[in-house]
Amino acid sequence: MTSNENRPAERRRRLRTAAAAAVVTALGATALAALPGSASAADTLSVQYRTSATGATADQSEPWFKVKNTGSGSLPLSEVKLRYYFKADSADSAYRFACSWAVKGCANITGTFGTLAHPTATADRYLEIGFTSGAGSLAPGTDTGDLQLRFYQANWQTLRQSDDYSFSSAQTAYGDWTKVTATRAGALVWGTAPDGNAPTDPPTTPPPTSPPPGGSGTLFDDFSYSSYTDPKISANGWSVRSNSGGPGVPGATWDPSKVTFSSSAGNTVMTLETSTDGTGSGTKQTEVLTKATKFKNGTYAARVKFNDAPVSGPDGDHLVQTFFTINDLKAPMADDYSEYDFEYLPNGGWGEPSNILYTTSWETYNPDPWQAVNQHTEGRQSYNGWHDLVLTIDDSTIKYYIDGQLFGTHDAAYLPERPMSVNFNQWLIDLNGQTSTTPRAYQEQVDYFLHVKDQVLTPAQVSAKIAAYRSAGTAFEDTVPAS
Ligand SMILES: [Ca+2]
Ligand SMILES: [Ca+2]
Ligand SMILES: [Ca+2]
Repeated sequence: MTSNENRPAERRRRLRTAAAAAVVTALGATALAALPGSASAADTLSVQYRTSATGATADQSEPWFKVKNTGSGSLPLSEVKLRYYFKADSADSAYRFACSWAVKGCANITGTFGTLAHPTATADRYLEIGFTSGAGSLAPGTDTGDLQLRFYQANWQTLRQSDDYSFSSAQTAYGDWTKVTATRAGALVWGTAPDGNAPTDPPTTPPPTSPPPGGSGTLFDDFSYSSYTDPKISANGWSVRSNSGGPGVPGATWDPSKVTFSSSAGNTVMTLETSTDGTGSGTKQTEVLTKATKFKNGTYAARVKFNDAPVSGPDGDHLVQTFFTINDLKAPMADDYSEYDFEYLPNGGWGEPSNILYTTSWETYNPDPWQAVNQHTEGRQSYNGWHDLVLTIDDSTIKYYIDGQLFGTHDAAYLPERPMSVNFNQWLIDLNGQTSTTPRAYQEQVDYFLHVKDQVLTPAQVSAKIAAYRSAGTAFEDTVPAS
């Protein structure tokens, strides 16, 4: 799992030489019912289901779908998400998604897994199916045609599907199926979720089932700000970057005005928008970071929305969407350097042809000649959409979780020696992914950030803590002592 990485001082280009680590995939761990448990399909879409694997147990589950536009207007498939609910074979089971064949093209179909906030006897996980913009739109009365999908245990053990909420061994031909849900632009428009688990966007957080643990200092921020000039941002310890410098393409600048805030149902989300016209000077990147470097051991969590497609203009740039902690390299190969990254490349880059998510723990590096000492775990798939990202650091290990599932565990050799800052940024590795000079813009969004000093929380404890802050009406708190 360890790799040597190629990172020039100002551009974090990497050549990964080691084998990929196995990875667990997941999505939207903490959805909770805020909407009615069922919805009428009258005006939008319907979902048909069949399965080609009807056994009570199977090597893989094979839910096949068609989505039909039952409304009167065009239905952009990128707005549609399906959820297929199932009961995991064990609490630790990890699953992988695959698309066998699809009329709309498997490259345009995404599949991620999530954990239900309110497990029932027949469902504690879900497979969420989404569509990229390449899947196009459905005209009224038309459907997607076959989506021949499957999922299986990461360890290829037999899975039991007879106890799965959305499964039916009798459904061997396509027919309307309301035990899967569909949302359009985040609103439930089809089907009935298992009790108390209706999908929302962004996912809501379940109420605490037990008192969340304390800690010797906590920073919580729900990013309830009005604009990048809101004085509360600085007062709460954040800096919206405007100074020049790496990472990113030479000549790019960091534009604070492209950090914006928007509210939905009382919850504010921060948006980082990065744009380019295919030139260095026409590239505007975005970054938000803590002014303090006071974060070391403990739990870090953020809900982040990665986006595979631009909000405008042509797609394809080598974009990096991040959540990370870092301190300064005092000298080449100084071992008191520390950095822990979630880095999503929606269009590939660093030699990768398509979307990939890295988590990387750094001991140190030498800028020139390039030499890196780090360990990473990667997931080669789409992570389009909201994700609960959790990083924990104690005195022996570093763990990364995505949507409640363990994604990577890194060794004590990569533990931090000194405190760090917390950062979100979105930048371009290079301009080779899309050579057009047509302007385009990409967005990464952040719902909240949480740090609990010196305490390792489970993802469920993180969710409980977020819910406790929200039910108390607390949008910000920082009791982490200065280091
Ligand atoms: Ca099952
Ligand atoms: Ca928020
Ligand atoms: Ca180090």
